[in-house]
Amino acid sequence: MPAFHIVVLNKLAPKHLDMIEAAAPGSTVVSCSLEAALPEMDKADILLAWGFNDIRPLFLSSSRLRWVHSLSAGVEKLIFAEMRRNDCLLTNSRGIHGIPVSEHVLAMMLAFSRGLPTCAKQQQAHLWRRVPSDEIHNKTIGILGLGSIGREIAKKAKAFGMNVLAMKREQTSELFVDRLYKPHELPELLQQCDFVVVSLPLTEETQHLLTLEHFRAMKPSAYFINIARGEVLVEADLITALQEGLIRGAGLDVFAEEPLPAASPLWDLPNVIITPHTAALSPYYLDRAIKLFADNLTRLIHDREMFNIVDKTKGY
Ligand code: OXD
Repeated sequence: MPAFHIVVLNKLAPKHLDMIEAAAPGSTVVSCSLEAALPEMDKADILLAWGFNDIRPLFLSSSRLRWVHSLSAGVEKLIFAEMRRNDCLLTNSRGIHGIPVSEHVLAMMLAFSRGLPTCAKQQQAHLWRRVPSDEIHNKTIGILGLGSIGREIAKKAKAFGMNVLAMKREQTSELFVDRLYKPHELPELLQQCDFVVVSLPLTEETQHLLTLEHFRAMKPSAYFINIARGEVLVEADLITALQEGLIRGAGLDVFAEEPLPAASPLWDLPNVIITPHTAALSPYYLDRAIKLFADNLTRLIHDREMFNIVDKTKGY
């Protein structure tokens, strides 16, 4: 059985090292920071990195790298020109985010609906004042992008009694979606939603997909939630939409620039919930990510079809 030199840009617990050792006995696993990885690259066969890591210098100094696995779902920073041209395999961690991200989306919808951001501010001021409270039951959610995350959001939204609409390129039969819309029908979908949730990958096609005209198409009472990537929309247009009351509020986990600059108006807009790109995080993240990688390593060794191979042209 082949043994590999595997460089991981994250600290791994002994249980994770054991999972890799069980898949490829005798392999060497170096778990280190991006800076410490450079001297390892002439020996590395496999690199595990986060989607936000700038791995280009590592990639260029490697001589035998055959596989880069992204611990994230998003890989937009990992597909640079040399990677695109090279036949190095690129895989990602799509499929493991559904539970935490859908819980994050539900938390944001419920927080808006129950007035929790206002209650939290009032609590700081020791202020007892009733706030308007609504229900998400019977409300309409529009999910843009129906991959594994979008589907899990649809399932939970249905369990809360919501009317579930979704935008998807292919027309598939979906258990938890009441109606599917094609991308060209987006304005029609947006007009009906009380909550619009973006769960699309960032690609050339989806970059800056949502602009002022889309926010104008939404109801003034609608909430916009983005757990995908900041660049899927024109952020300045979202700020205008919030400032002009075109929509009621936004729950944002991702931004055009991260960390969100201190000067961004988003910080101070009322009815905006900001989370620092944590929607996918949970204590179980690395357990799931390393299991997926170890399963794929077994598949590589046994020459079986691998999971989650990224199409470098499509970008996901
Ligand atoms: C990811 C993310 O891409 O958490 O994995 O944003």
